[in-house]
Amino acid sequence: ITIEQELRSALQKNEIYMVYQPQINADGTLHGVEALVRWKNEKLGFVSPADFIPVAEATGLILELGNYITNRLLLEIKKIYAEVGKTFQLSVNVSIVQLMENHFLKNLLEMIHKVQFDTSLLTLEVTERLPIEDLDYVLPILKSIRAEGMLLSLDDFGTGYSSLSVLTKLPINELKIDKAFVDELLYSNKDKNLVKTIINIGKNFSMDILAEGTESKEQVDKLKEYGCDIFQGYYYSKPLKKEDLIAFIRSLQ
Ligand code: G
Ligand code: G
Ligand code: MN
Ligand code: NA
Repeated sequence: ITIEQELRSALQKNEIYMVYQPQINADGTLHGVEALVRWKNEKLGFVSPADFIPVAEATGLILELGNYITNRLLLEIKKIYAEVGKTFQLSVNVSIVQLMENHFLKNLLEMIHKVQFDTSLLTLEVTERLPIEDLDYVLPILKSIRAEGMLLSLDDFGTGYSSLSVLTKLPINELKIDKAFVDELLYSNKDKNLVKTIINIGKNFSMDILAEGTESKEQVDKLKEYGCDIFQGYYYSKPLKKEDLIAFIRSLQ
């Protein structure tokens, strides 16, 4: 059995579900959540998205999977808003393969309108590892996404090869500092200075800076000192199922 074979039937078999990792503002309030896909297969067990997303991209299954995820997400998050009595930002990972599909934005807007989701509550995370040769094609799509009121976040920042000139071109609202830099922050002067520089560059472009994979109070305190705005990591919470997320949000209030 291969991931590809099983993935084809995973949607029908209801094996795919979402978990949500809280994103916390510097003042301790909830900024939003990142939605992360999970897959539990009867034969393969839990398969990490790091393993099946690349297969889904290579086979084109990512388009069907992406639609399935978005549909499900928008409905589930609306229920959570109602249960906790407030709204918050929803961040969704979007693969470059999805972004470059002709009807991506049209399909997304249809789903959004069907459930009357507020576009300004939706942040699309695109990875910094987007191929430079695709930029000319992707840029107008990113601009249309912004024009519809959605926000854009640049994921895995610092690990790709985008230059500063790319940053000036992309209509990005938020930079996500990759976990690799957060890990080294307290030990390596080089990484400490790099993180400070990333934060300052982002600020110059009026972007929010989110630090990923923050696991300790020491990391959060240092990052706050450098001006980081939002924190996501095990220090605050692991990715949570719907009911656990509701309990987490209630505990913050
Ligand atoms: O949740 P976890 O750390 O295991 O995720 C691993 C990788 O899978 C991350 O890089 C993340 O961006 C990607 N990923 C998780 N959920 C989704 C999703 O819903 N869509 C896409 N395209 N990628 C996802
Ligand atoms: O690449 P992307 O940023 O989309 O993936 C986020 C992934 O990072 C999620 O799969 C999540 O499980 C993982 N993650 C988030 N916070 C932490 C953390 O504090 N420590 C570790 N080890 N992983 C984390
Ligand atoms: Mn992400
Ligand atoms: Na990331």
